[in-house]
Amino acid sequence: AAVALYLACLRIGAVYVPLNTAYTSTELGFFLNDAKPRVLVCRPESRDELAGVAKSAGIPATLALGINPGQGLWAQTRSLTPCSDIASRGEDDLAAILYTSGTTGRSKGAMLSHANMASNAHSLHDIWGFQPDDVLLHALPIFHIHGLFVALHCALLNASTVIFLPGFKPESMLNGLTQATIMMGVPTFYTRLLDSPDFTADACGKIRLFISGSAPMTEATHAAFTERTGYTILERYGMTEAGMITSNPLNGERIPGTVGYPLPDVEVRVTDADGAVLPPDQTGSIEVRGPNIFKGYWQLPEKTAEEFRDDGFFITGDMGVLSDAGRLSIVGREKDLVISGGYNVYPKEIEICIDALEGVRESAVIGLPNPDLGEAVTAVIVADGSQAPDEGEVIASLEGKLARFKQPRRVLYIDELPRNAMGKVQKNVLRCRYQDTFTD
Ligand code: MCA
Ligand code: AMP
Repeated sequence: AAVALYLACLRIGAVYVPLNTAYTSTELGFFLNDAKPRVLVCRPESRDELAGVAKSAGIPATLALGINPGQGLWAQTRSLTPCSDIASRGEDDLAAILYTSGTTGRSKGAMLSHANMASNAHSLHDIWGFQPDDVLLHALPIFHIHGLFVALHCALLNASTVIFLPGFKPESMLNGLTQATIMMGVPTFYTRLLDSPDFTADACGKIRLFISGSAPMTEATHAAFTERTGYTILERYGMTEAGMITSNPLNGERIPGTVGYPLPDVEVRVTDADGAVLPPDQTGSIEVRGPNIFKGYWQLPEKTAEEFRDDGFFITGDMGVLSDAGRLSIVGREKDLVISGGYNVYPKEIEICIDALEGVRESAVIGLPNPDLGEAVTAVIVADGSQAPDEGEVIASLEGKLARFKQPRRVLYIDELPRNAMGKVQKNVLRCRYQDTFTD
């Protein structure tokens, strides 16, 4: 039903703004106030609560997307006359706004045009060699680029069958693998599959391509996957503002630890701190230009300007290095971002909540290596001299304020946060000091 709603929005020329279903009402209030949609569509069971949130944000209509009779939109469509008109929209007209944080700060709406989405869809469909009989195994959420655009656009363009699971469960994935030819997932999907003894070469059935992205996949996971199944995962790289940027080749060497070559018509360069373009093999800031790049942040022209160079290159906030042959490797992030199980978590948002607690002088939220989630959200707290809240109290205080996936998995205590000469907290020092927290 949500996919039909998305396609209907494109068809009538509305701008689609998908939001994570795990958000609390407080978090949703922010997005509704910022995006000011004309209509909010939600699950039937959330309708009463969210209608109040929407009303406070000045949004007149809250509709439920129920699949059962009497539950809402999807059920009602059966009694409506089909509308065959397609609204006329130009290439640069907006198709969707997806929220992300950019390189810093609060969530910003990335405005994506019809041309942005079409260019990415056609490129991916082409470079990943979609064929008439491909069947996609899909267990990703459909409120982010990966599940909604990368996976579904390829399948829709190809008129493919999709085995569409409501979420990742190893048993249903193993079942789906017996019929699928392509699977897409975040690295956690692959580490969780490897945790299952039933996941063997035979379990991969007719699969021709395993694709991973949204977060770095470790070379150890790549190697374990190949050893267990004989397949080499194809890793690609993208972000909300750009859709997909690079991909390892379908035919050609897929090198673990690299994210491959720029998509057709996409340019990637690596620059130094002053914005000068670096030669191959030197690490710097990854910048991108092409038909996939978004139109700017919703109602934030200054922020948009800050993240673009004069010649149109977008500054991704990722650090990388290009080989002589143009193959990209990501070596880190300039932006203060934690990626937990493929979900982006912005430390500032959590730090603000923790700093407000009685007994806390200040806090720093970091991502630490975690075998399941890639990075696990961790809070490091400095007490203010009085009784600081313990780990359980800190986590409990975030209930209802922040979605569960943003809540710290561990809370650690330190006398003082390490700072550089400019007074900026050195999160790299904290990450190094506590690196074994989840792996020991
Ligand atoms: C759920 N929880 C999480 C996460 N997901 N905690 C931390 N990180 C997460 N990613 C919470 C649940 O609310 C639950 O809380 C508890 O953790 C355990 O849930 P579990 O059953 O283990 O989790 P799950 O429901 O199985 O979900 C894990 C997941 C899921 C399958 C990895 O997070 C997922 O599908 N991630 C994919 C995200 C994605 O599509 N990202 C693409 C963004 P409690 O037990 O307390 O209730 S697009 C993007 O990044 C760019 C453009 C790109 O390149 O693709
Ligand atoms: P988002 O803000 O959700 O669009 O997430 C985009 C970010 O995810 C990128 O800027 C990267 O930091 C990260 N990312 C996506 N794919 C990969 C990958 N294959 N390897 C490393 N990082 C990735």
